[in-house]
Amino acid sequence: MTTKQDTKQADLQKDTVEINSAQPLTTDYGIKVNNTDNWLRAIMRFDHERIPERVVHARGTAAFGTFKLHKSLSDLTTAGVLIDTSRETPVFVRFSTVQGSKGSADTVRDVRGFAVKMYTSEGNWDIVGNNIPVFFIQDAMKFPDVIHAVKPEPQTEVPQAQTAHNNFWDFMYLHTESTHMQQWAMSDRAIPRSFRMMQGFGVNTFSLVNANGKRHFVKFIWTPELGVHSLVWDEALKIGGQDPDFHRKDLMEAIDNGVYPKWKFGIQVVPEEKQDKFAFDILDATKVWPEDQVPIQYVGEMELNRNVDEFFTQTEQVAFCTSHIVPGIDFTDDPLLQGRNFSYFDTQLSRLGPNWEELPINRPVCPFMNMNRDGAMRHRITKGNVNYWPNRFQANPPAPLSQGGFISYPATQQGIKDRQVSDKFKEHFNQAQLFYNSLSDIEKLHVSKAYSFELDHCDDPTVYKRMTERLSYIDLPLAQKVAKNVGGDTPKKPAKDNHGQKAKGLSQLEFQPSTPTIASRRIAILIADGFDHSAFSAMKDALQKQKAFVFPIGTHRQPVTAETGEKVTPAHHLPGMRSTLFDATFVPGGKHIESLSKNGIAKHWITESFAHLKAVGSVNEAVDFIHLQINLDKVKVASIDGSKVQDSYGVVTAFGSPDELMKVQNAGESAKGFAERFVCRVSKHRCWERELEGLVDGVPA
Ligand code: HDD
Repeated sequence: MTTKQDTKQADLQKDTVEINSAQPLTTDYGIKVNNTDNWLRAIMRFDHERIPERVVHARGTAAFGTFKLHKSLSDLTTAGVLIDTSRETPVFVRFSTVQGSKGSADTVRDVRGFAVKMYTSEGNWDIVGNNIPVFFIQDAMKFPDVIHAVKPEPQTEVPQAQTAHNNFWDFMYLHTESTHMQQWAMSDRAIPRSFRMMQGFGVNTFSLVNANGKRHFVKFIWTPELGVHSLVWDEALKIGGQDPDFHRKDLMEAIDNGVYPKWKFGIQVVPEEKQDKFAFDILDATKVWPEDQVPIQYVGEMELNRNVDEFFTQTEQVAFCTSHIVPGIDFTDDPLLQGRNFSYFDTQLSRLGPNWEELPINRPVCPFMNMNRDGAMRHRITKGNVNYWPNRFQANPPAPLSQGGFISYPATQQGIKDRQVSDKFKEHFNQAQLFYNSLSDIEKLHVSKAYSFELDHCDDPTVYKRMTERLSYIDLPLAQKVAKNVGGDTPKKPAKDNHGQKAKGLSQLEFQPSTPTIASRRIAILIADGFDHSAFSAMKDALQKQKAFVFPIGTHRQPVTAETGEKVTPAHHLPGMRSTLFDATFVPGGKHIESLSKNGIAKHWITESFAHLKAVGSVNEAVDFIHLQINLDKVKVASIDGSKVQDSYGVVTAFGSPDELMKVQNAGESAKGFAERFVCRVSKHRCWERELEGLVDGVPA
């Protein structure tokens, strides 16, 4: 039942003030300022505007939203947020990269953070996860080493926001438990198209405890409604320079335009008595629980629907802690989690100070009261004459379990306490093989290219030679391909036989939207004076009806004039944008092709879109223009049966009147009309065949 205590998103806006008002300017202590040009005081305040950035995950962006549960988990837990299906729990979610500093680019190859703060009626619950379900290390003790190795090298502070350097790969070779996650980091998962198109994983094993005191082990998973999609590497590299805020802006744009990103919330559950029944240890964060062995049950949904009001006070000051759990949820002996429970709280003390939990973005929105006092920057005023328990007034008493008090699960402990690692923890390659084997051909190709790029940037032969040898523990052809590219010694036989097994849920291509969609896809329409207005506007309407974000890109931003005299004001002019920032491009016919044919940027736009495997559409006079750039003569041109429309590797072309071309009735595989075929191609995200067949870099898989 919804109770009065239910938390609301509005509760998070309590301290928000509006600067865009006629209220006069004052000092921090309230006196009105009469002159801003000859007043020194502000400088001193300005000098102190910075706080330390996060030691990892410094670069990030965030949004508000809600979590809704569809299926009560009362058989597993007493946590209100996981049993009450009538609630809408407010959430704040911060996405991030790991390696780079606060001002680094969004699209670098890296793991993405996926941290969720749920402001539940029983207190804050943080799931501080990543978009990759495993971690580089098994024990938190090694965190400083892995982070020192991945961060810029100490003597030069180079490179920024990249793993492509000697120290990282030196550590990767010497620290074999990293091998599994390393495979994920070299896969397309590490270059997401959007934060809205990636999964989130709690990674660590937590537990759920029900009303009878029974414990189950659990993992938490977020799966995006839009499917899991990635950039291609060359595009990611270029966007890093062309629009370093690409992911930030992408999230804001979707929310501002009402296409709210959504994720299904899933759990994997292992009953306590089955914990030893797996080939891996369920408390080892370098291992997944393969879905075939532990299925995911989807039980809820999260939507992000409000952008932040101010970056610093919300996105920068938000502080997550794995130790923030609510009654009904508990930790486990997962050694990575145990260390994290210490580290996050500790880090907030140095970043934000002892009263960090009082900051508006961090404090709970349910009632809270305790005996904590003082410390720098305390701002809550607690009235009353006791600050200790027990006290003569019985003020602020601890709550027993029956009143919602938190108790730790009374776990049975046996055996010897020692600094040793179990045999299952010592096994480091089976799941690395499982992951690689489960990828599709295009994903495997990308893994080999990623390793090749990374190791090519290592100039110490010890590092790249050892690493290519290490790859022969995973897959011999992979190791051979990478050795050839980076100058390692070609291994002749596998260092470890590949077990040949595959598992469900590891290849990201398995995660496609249940109904194909182009919602929130950025589509460019290139125009110059003389374009065909009817084709332009019919296509724009058709795409917008499907909730795509459409951007006319002109040779200039002053209105561009159509053949028939209509004027369109472009969103941008060609030199101001790049094809990399769009998911697909359409070029209408008309006389404007004459000037586009002489425009180097427009021509490059088309060849680059082709190279980045994107859908390209054109009609009438624009068809030849497209074919010339892409040199489709060398590519087979396929007509769709019974239609005048041609679709060659996602280059969709047709001749005819806009009325007949631009209808979208069926955008599925069997689509025969021009616009519906184009929409179908955009909804598939990329045309992988181009790369697999060597049309892009001349090297077939
Ligand atoms: Fe961590 C930040 C995710 C292991 C120590 N971590 C941080 C953030 C995410 C993760 C998403 C950013 C939170 C935000 O947006 O503010 N970290 C993970 C995952 C891990 C993991 C999924 C493995 C399962 N982390 C990990 C270990 C340690 C840390 C083993 C230390 C022993 N992590 C930190 C930190 C950070 C952090 C240093 C930096 C800023 C912060 O905490 O608030 O304490």
